[in-house]
Amino acid sequence: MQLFVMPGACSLAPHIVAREAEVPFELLIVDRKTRQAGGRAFADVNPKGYVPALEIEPGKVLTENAAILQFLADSAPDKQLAPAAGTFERLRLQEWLHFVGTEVHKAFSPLFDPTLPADAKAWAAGRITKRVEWLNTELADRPFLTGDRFTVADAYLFVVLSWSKFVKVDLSPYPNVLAFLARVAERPAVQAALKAEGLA
Ligand SMILES: N[C@@H](CCC(=O)N[C@@H](CS)C(=O)NCC(=O)O)C(=O)O
Repeated sequence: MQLFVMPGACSLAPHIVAREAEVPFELLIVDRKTRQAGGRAFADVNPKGYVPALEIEPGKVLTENAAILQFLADSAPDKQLAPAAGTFERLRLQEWLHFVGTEVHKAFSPLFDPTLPADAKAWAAGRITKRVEWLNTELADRPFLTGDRFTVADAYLFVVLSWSKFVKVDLSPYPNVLAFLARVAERPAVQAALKAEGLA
């Protein structure tokens, strides 16, 4: 299995989860300029042009964080990185994955775009802050998004909120969110993934 990533991008989430799951995989870093990875044009792997992409077997490629994260969790059910498919708890996890993907991850994207005007960035930052306020409330009574157990949704949230330090999003008023980030950062799989991407 080959996982295509760009260092520090949202693909760090499935990278962390692949390590949490202890599934055998090869990490392939996509060069941001040449768009090459492992001697191949990344466009041939994922024509959408973005990471993450997981080549499960030659020619069988899965894209989109929410799908890849669940595939990896289901590849190692003993690690309990997601509730079993078909349960209400699994829907709750999917609810969180969609929240992180559409309400948090995609609100960060404009903040990294140097062509966007300051007022557009301020709007995006305001939207993130609103979502972080909600997260701070939710994380007041539990260590992870769905309860006491770390899941793939926590890996995803950890990665996207870690971008706050690079853009104008101040997390300091949100102690429960800061504690969550510190809690996830301590995990050996997270440290190993950061190191492998040259970010530790
Ligand atoms: N809908 C996709 C979005 C993935 C995405 O936004 N990937 C970004 C990095 S976080 C990317 O590869 N952008 C292209 C680039 O940086 O060149 C998903 O949820 O997986």
